[in-house]
Amino acid sequence: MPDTEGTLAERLLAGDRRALARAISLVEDDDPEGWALVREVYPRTGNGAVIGFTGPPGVGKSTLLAAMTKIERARGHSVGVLSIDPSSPFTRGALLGDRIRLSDHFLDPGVFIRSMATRGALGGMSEAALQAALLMDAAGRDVILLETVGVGQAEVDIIDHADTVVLVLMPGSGDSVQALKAGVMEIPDVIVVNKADHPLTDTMVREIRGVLSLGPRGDWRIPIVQTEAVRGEGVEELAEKLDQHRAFIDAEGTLSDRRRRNLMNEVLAIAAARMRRELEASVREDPAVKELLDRVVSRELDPASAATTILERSVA
Ligand SMILES: Nc1nc2c(ncn2[C@@H]2O[C@H](COP(=O)(O)OP(=O)(O)OP(=O)(O)O)[C@@H](O)[C@H]2O)c(=O)[nH]1
Ligand SMILES: [Mg+2]
Repeated sequence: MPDTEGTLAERLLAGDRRALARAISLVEDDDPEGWALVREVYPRTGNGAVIGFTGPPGVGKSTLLAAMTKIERARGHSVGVLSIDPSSPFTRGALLGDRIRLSDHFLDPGVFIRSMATRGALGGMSEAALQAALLMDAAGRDVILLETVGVGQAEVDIIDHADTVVLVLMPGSGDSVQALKAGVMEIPDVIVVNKADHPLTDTMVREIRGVLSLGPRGDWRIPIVQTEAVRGEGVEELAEKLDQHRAFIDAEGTLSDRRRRNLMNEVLAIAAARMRRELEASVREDPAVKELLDRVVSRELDPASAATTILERSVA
């Protein structure tokens, strides 16, 4: 059995798919061995191009990912696909659909597909997803495509790990346009209007263009690409825009700035999630904290002062 030679880290770094699958399962299960593995291979990450696709449920993100995978394979690149499934019952059908389309690539050793379910705690989910993306990178995937459902929440998301962020919308998703306008949703690098076979496509593109024209003018002009992912229409153009964005951030030196900012956010997010868990445990277990809360309830102490006291105690 050649795939049992060497340590898991060695096999992973050599690009062994089974080692990669095993490693991701470890981080997903929050196994300390998984964390140790990431620690070990981390210096070998940072080579893959990480492209994040986000957007409301059902707009065609997975279909687009499958189409992009095909293009990247034709270019001779190895691909890792990491799809974060919200475990909402409403998306189950679409999820099955995803599997069927992405299954075109199941037999191709150059494509590694993994989906992770979001499990309750946000911190836990994004931590595991980030680790999984790092493991794909360490395993030598040239391109890493991430998929998350996003409707503009400001929480820390796997998407913060991407070098390029693509927002996928479809005609008629006016809520998303409003979210962009209101600044609830971060301005992405590229916007895709998928399902361009829909009659309201032009209206949608005009609305988005209107919103973008209100925003600050950076050096990068955010392209709006129309695609029909199921037929592969417009996907070549999307690939070109992604290349252009890559070239832009490389030339501007913003790739390293962006990665620095992203990594900072990741470190803070992991630290904040852990701190929150610790604080919650202390609230459950520490009688002094319980007493503090009793005093808040009886109006002797205000909530902010109680929080200050709890923080002082936990830092000490
Ligand atoms: N008409 C049309 N349908 C499309 C197009 N692209 C995708 N679809 C369909 O839209 C549905 C949802 O596609 P998915 O790729 O699963 O969408 P998603 O954004 O990944 O969905 P979630 O992961 O559930 O958020 C599927 O039935 C696709 O076949 C398109 O260009 N035109
Ligand atoms: Mg999907």
